[in-house]
Amino acid sequence: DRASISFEKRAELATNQVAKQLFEIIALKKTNLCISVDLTSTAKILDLLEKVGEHVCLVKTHVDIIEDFNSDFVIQIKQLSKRLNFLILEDRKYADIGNTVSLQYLNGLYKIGEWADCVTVHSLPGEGILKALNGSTNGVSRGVFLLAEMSSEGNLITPDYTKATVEMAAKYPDLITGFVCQNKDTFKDPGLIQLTPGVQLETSGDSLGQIYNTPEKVILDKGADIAVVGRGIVAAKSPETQAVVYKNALWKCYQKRISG
Ligand code: 5BU
Repeated sequence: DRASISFEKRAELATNQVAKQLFEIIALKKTNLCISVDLTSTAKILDLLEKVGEHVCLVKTHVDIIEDFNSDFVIQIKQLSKRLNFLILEDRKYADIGNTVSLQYLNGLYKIGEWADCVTVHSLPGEGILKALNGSTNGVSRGVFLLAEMSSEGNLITPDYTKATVEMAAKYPDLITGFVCQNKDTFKDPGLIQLTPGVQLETSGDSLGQIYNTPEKVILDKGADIAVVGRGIVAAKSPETQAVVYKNALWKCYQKRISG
């Protein structure tokens, strides 16, 4: 099963170029931690990434919460991503018809397709949404994480929806980087990445429906390849120290997992 295969080996099995790069970065930096930088100013985001960037493989953004988004921010976060060797995932959760999503991806204030290595997408509208995001912008490979499950309490995703989402993804091997999901049985392909949010050490949830699990639980029981941590690091007294705590905990679990 995919969980027992090393990240080095899985880089060779990936068909999407972003998935391949991400597996390689994880193996090289020995970190399967994704930081969710849910901050509302560009200065705060860049300052945080300067401190934690070396400890993560992936940086997840929500650019529509930034008060002072501008093109210089894009230049700077791209420079950080090169220097500290991480990829960028814009957690846009596209969910419209293909034509609209294509416009949302390439236009507007954010021009996400120009800078994000990969984006999150809902399967809800059907596969036109995947046709709209055709895997490259300006000759650079791009990727999609499809939402197969969510971490929040009472979400309306059913097992049938999850299964149909995984089947939809199988038709787009060049485009799909992996799934945002919560369970190891959700998909089998070892060339795809399981990204799992809802990870924290201190608490089991928030007041708005988020459900948290520990690094041990998500890597060893739930099959996560990359764990997404937001407030567990961002709201800590020392985000850098806490990033190292999560990185080490997650990596130890991965090593245990592949040693069988
Ligand atoms: P937190 O601070 O660790 O709770 O942040 C979690 C992040 O992951 C946040 O940006 C959410 O938008 C995102 N997320 C999630 O929490 N659960 C999901 O199922 C999906 C995304 Br999809």
